[in-house]
Amino acid sequence: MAALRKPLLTDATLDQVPGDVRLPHTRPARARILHLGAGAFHRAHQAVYTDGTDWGIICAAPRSREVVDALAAQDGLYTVATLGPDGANLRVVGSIVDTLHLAGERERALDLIASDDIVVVTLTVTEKAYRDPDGVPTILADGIARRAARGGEPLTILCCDNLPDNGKTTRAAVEPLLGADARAWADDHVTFPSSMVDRIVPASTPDTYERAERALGLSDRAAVEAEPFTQWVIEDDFAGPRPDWDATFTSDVAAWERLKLRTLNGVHSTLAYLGALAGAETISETLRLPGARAVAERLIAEQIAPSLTPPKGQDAIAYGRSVLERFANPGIRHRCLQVAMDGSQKLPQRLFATIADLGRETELIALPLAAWIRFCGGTADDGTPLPLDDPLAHELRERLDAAGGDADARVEAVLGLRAVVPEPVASNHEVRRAAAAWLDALDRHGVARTLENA
Ligand code: CS2
Repeated sequence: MAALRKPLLTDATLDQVPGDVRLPHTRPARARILHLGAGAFHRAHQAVYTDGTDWGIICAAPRSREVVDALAAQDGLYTVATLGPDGANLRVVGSIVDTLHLAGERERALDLIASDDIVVVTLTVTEKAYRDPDGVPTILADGIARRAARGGEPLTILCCDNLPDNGKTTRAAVEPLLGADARAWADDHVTFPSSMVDRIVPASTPDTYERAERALGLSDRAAVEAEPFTQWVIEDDFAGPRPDWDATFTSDVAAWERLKLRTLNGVHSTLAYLGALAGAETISETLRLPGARAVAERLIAEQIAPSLTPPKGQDAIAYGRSVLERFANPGIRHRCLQVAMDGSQKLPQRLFATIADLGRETELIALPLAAWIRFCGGTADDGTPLPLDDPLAHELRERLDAAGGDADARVEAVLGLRAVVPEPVASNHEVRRAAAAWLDALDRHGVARTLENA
């Protein structure tokens, strides 16, 4: 980023942006949405859906200041590069009108949640944040209590993280932290709709910033890049006004969540662990390993599809095929190690739920489980060390060390993590046996040969 010397993208420089870059039609006059979680995903998803409406967003970062500082210096403006088969398409997004740093401006965050100016709070804070009562759930609870105390207008809290029943999950994290009065008020005035969000948005890299600078002739330190596909299915349960988003509003989000989590995210995690072990850098590179695509297709058709009932009008196998096309997009450099992060928080909804619902004939679905276990061991097939970025890293490593080299013992050690592995999976002897056999094959022959012979 040090190499960027051009003037910054701001309201004052917006008129210098070349004509082939799409500009925001409007800049909302006021903020009505508070968004918690300033990651690339928010900037390429909810903020894009909000762009062009008169709903402004205050974008708040829980910990790191980097993104909100970059956005603040640019009047909230940034570019999204859509990377399709014909190259990149850039647009400047204008929906973020203000920023906030939660760790440093807690009082302001609480005042905003309490204020009637804010009508909707949206969240992308990652799976693990809902298990940390000292973090985001407390901020939401304290803000709701303040809103309740002044008898404010109704509030909608909309979770956009990859969790099943994510509205209920958010409510369950927040409600116990409310006092009796605030809780009674919240029962009548706060809703927690669930939503399914989808767009592949890799973490920004120096290439992202350089591409934006070349296209704009201005520097953009908040630029992001994403695939062309985007989807948002939202439970139509708003406590007050609903933003003018071009999303699907429905009463049945659960089926969409399940389809996406088990198919897209489940296969994503599978490829991430296999690819990381095989030394592939990205998901699309992993999919090109001989045998990988065939295994992914069989996983979808034989294991994931029979585990779920898709939303009306959807076919899980066709959906899975379109997901694999998206993963194959060579323009999207989604690193295996990014998707591999936080496995203990992701696999319950991406993999264990599938295994639990299948019950039997779990041979192939045991492969991703084995790949994760080998990945947690910390060594790739060629001996390169692999980082274990996971809130349960310590416990996972300790259990695996105690288990030694035996595949059965390692499977048992990891399935014994009862905080994340549900009973029907932990006690499924068929899946244990199959996972141990896959793990043994991965140990002996590595991912490349295991996939070719699968
Ligand atoms: C990915 C998701 O990083 C991950 O774990 O599986 O971020 C995925 O790219 C999105 O859910 C796609 O909508």
